[in-house]
Amino acid sequence: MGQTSFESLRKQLDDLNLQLLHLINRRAEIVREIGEIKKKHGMQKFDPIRERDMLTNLIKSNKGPFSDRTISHLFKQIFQASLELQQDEEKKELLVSRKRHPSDTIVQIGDVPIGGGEKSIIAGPCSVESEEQVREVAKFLKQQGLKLLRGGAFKPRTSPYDFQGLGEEGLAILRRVADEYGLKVVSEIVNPSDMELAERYVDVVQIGARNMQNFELLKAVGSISLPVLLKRGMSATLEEFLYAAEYIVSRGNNQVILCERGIRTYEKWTRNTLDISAVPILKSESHLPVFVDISHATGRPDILLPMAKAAFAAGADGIMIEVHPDPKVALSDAQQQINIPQFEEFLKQLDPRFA
Ligand code: PRE
Ligand code: MN
Repeated sequence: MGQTSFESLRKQLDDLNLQLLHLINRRAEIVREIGEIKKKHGMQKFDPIRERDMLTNLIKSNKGPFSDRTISHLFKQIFQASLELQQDEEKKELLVSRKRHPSDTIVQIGDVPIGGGEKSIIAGPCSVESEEQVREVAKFLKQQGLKLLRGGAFKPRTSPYDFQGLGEEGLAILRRVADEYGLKVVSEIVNPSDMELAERYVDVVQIGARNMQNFELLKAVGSISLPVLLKRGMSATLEEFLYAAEYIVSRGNNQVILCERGIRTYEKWTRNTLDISAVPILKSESHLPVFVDISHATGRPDILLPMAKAAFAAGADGIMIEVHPDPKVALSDAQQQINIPQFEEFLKQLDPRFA
């Protein structure tokens, strides 16, 4: 191989690169003009039929050496980039993203603010079992100055034979007891047709991990004005998690709290693996408050304290923890709940405010 011919071939490529560059940018200018016309007439930017016709014509004229598949792939990339050029800069970013909304969203639960520097704790039993059970926990929350009471009335359980919750009766218990102690109710809703029930009884609608991609449910909570606690699905990526939140916010409800609750891994010594890295990533990618459910993330009481500290150190706006007057006889998640004296000790160790 003569050095000169190698150099001259490379020189030819340099020239062709510049010509291609010039051509794709000329194409882009025309695409922009078409985009303006489409905008003026309210037309869809994406036109798959036009794209298919262009590809068919290109392949008809293709004499190689590039294969039809390669040509198709290259031009599809050009069409995609062209489409992005036509879309408004603003609309490319999700509503839940910090790029779209740089300041922290404060979720207001009545007079209780979540996020924006406030550190909060949601506590209560896994399931509502009786009024006495809920009252014992509520009384303690009130004593400690805590405001947010959780309890499950609709329980999406892995086995259909497990306790499914008290349903509306459970919600009514939560409401009565919360009102008695001036607390706010956080409870899961599983059915899009139960929004009226939610509005009657709860202050925050929880969307459980198993329903993170129940899109009809997400649309339904997006259309009401109650705050939503959205839990990350056990196998959901952070991108999928934020898209789920986008379903809610895009329907008009921006009062969304993101809740990391552990993801499924091969590890067996914890119920799930607490993805602590999710917290700072969600805080920087999104303006929504971020909570960590330390009970479901770990499934074991002995490491709740370090996990709570880790959550706050990572920037979480709050934690959620399961507390039951007598965990041994709990109808769900018995092994992971702590009793009231244990919760008292946990609070003292976590924050001198509670000592
Ligand atoms: C263009 C861009 C996006 C559409 O999906 C189809 C085609 C292209 O790049 O060729 C241009 C365009 O908007 C159009 O022809 O309608
Ligand atoms: Mn539980």
